[in-house]
Amino acid sequence: MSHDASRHITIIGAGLAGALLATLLVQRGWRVDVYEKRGDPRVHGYGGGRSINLALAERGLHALRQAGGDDEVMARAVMMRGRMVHFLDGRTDLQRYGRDDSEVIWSVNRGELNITLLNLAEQAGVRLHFYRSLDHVDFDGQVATFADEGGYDRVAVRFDALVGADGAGSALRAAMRGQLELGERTEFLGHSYKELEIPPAADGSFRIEPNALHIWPRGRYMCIALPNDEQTFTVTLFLPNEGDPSFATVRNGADVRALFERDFADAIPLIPALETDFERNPTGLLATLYLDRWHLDGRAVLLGDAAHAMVPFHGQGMNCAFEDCVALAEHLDRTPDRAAAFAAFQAERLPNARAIQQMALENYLEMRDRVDDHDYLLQRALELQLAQRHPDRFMPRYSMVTFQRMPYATALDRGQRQRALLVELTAGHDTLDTLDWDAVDATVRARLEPLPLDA
Ligand code: FAD
Ligand code: 8RB
Repeated sequence: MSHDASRHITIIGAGLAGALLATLLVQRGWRVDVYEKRGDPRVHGYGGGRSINLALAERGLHALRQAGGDDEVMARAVMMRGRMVHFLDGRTDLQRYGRDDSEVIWSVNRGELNITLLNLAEQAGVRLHFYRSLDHVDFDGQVATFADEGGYDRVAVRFDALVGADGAGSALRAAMRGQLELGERTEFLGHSYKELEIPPAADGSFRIEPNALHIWPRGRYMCIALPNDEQTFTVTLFLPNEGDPSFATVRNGADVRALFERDFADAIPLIPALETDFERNPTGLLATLYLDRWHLDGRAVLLGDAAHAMVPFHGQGMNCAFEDCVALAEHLDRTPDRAAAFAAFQAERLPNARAIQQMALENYLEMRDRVDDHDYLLQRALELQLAQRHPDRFMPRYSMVTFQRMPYATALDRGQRQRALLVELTAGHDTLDTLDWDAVDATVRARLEPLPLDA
């Protein structure tokens, strides 16, 4: 195969990663076909009409910039400056995520984001094929078969290489399983979620502070709310599957009302359709997907949720998937041997996917439980002091993940070393006033080398 003929890629899935990767590759001179199971959301609307939003952070935004899609997305994004914590007694407290408004996250509408990415892809010259669900792959003959929705119409397509951007339930991953041992494991969290809605106030305005990610931490469970640009909020209730309360005991509208009256009282007037939202919306499962291999030589590779689905608690699933896209486009462009490019992509990204998967699991405890804990608050206060005194060496882990683009594995490692320091330095202290700051500063300089920060 000549080098030029090999610069063709077939992407499975026109979701967030598939549409972005397609654009990045066409911009680098590749020919790209994308096959999507569902209809074109620009024609048929998106996902049943419910407004679902996602938190976009620096990693995802940086990838959008590379593709030239950032302006359109940011025009409709809602700034979230920090966590608005709602305590049981109804008091609230805004805990800023960053130093100022340059360190914030952005709530974006998933349907609008996907449409922006599809328009960008089409304008760049990507060929999009809707109602084409990957059904079967002949890896020896290099032919992929797609079915339409009803499974009546089937099309067979020759491919040079397949990219699986087809999400957590990836059909390409299932097909690859028949060819090699992927080392696949799914670990269920044992907690699930339900989406509820806060509509606009009577005068059309937001019912609660729009520029925040709201959290109602309640120990073993929690609610969160993210703002939408149409003055609504999407609320997500996270509960265990078993125990009390759990999805086993909270089963219908009356149960959820009783739970909210006890634990989320200040949210009741905000969610007028609490019972019907709860009963009509599906309960979503939460799990982490681990694979030991993401590619079949030079013929197929997985990325995004298809390769490493994670629990939602760091708001990094899309951000990580977008980072994957930039990395894969660069490896493909740099390395003519496709098997070598896929291997290099996996070598770069798999350890980082593992790191963010772990940090996402850890952030659940942080969000639902630790925001209210004395030791945690003292460590957090010291963390903020050290971040100010040593901005080049000490940075809260949340900031390394959210506002920087250093590898996730670096953020995980530095975060662990910083946490150990905070525990050590606050041991036996009830306040920061009793610390010996010269000794503290010396310890930081000795134990934490300067960070690899973005310019
Ligand atoms: P997807 O976006 O799921 O796209 C997969 C695409 O493949 C879909 O279009 C699907 O129709 C298509 N497809 C599936 N099967 C086939 C097939 N057989 N043939 C052809 N096409 C197929 N991440 C964040 O970073 N921040 C957040 O705040 C955040 N919030 C979230 C909120 C919710 C409710 C959910 C569910 C997820 C959230 N995530 C968030 C995670 C984020 O949505 C995913 O990590 C991200 O969408 C992964 O992108 P992807 O392209 O890999 O998969
Ligand atoms: N998937 C988020 C954060 C971290 C917030 C913090 C957390 C809902 C499903 Cl749970 C969650 C974060 O530490 O203060 N940033 O962005 C997004 C989150 O949940 C999203 C909306 C979500 N993802 C299935 C439900």
